[in-house]
Amino acid sequence: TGGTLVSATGRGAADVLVDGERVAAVLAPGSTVLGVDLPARVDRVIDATGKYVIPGGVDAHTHMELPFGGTAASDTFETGTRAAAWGGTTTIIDFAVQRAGERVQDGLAAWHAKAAGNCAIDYAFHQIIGGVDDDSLKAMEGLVDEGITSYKLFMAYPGVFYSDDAQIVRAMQKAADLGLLTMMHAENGPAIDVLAAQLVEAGKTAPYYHGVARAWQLEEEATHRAIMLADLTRAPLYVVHVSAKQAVAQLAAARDAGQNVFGETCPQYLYLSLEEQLGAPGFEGAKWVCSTPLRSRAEGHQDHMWRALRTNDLQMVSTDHCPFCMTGQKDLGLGDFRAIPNGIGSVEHRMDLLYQGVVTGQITLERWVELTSTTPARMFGLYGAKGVIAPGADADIVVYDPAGRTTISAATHHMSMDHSAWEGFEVDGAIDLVMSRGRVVVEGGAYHGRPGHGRYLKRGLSQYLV
Ligand code: DUC
Ligand code: ZN
Ligand code: ZN
Repeated sequence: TGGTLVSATGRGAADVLVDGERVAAVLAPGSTVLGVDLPARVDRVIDATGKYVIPGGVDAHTHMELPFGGTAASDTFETGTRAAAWGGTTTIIDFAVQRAGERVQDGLAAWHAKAAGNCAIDYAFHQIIGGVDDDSLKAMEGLVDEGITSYKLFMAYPGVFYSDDAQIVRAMQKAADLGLLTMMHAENGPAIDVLAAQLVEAGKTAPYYHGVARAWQLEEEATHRAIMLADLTRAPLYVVHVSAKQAVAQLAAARDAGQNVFGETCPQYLYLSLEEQLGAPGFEGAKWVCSTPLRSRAEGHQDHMWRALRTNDLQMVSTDHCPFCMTGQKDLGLGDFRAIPNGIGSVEHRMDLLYQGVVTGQITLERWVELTSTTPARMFGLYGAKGVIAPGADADIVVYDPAGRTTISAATHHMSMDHSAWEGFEVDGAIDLVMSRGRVVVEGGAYHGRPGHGRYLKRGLSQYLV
């Protein structure tokens, strides 16, 4: 009671009645129902006076326990979903992995085994197809029945997850038939590997050169190629972790031409830069090694990402949460940036970091909710249960305190990492209370969740298919 309910389409004073796991009603403040005064009859009243009441965050891009570069992402499903809950995210969509030579069904079963019984909040999967061949194409036919309606290909990482153009065309043709949304890691991997080897050969081995090798031209080129192959095959396309303004321009042009293409960016591409990575002392810049890489602030990529979020050239914000510790993981790349595991951990901070765009006037409150909850739910077939506070929806609700203020630090975060990519960031606003399917999991700085509360969500088809 008493809060301002914010949705993707508006805001206003409203009370929310929760019954069991679901939202039962959204009511004008002080309403009686069939003559009954509600506060007197409910088990519990949560006072949200002066606060925003928003649908729980949906982070559509996480990598819990992802094997990468001889190590594995440091958050398990247990620690990663707990950290997500702390940060107001009540649903994650993680990536099950199939590698070349492995059966898709086996990769998926392995992912279910990692997550089942361990998650604090609800979870769903996309499927990475790391080896497109006759068997994996056939296996794609079974994904929709498993509740997996999107899959990811990589134009980067030759020898690991990489698909060549022939494989991409075949997978997109199959996806277009099945109604699967194709997610693309759009960077030209073979060209990156040449540049990276040349840099190392020349003694340029520091973390900063990771970003030099992964030049924006190679993101723009791959984004363009993905768009053209998607157009050719009539496959809807979703480009993940867009960081280069030139890649945004490719997406915007394709959308203007009527093509069904979408893009996400991530908090790191809104706030962090290649110049800061260059300036970091010693090996510190390794904490910001991720792919796509951080971009030059002098070239204006960060401002352009904010602009694209406002103008809908980009449709949503996910984290690409892929945490690695500095000690024992990132430091594998001391002396050769190619061996630094790629990834930044942000699953706990996405809602707060995006809220700063509201504070600075770059996006509206409604757009904040749309980018972090409603569009992800619609894009990936979860809308109705997730992404909205309305009768019948899951009671995934966040009470957000605009008067709060937080300083992000590894000393206080809940992710399984020995550092923070966001150390010292001061954010206006704070998570006050988080409810997952009707259970309060975070309240007043205390955690009340438990592993196993979170359920596997079978997703429907994307609402953005036409
Ligand atoms: N990018 C990352 O930063 N980490 C994991 C995989 C990826 O594409
Ligand atoms: Zn990727
Ligand atoms: Zn990723």
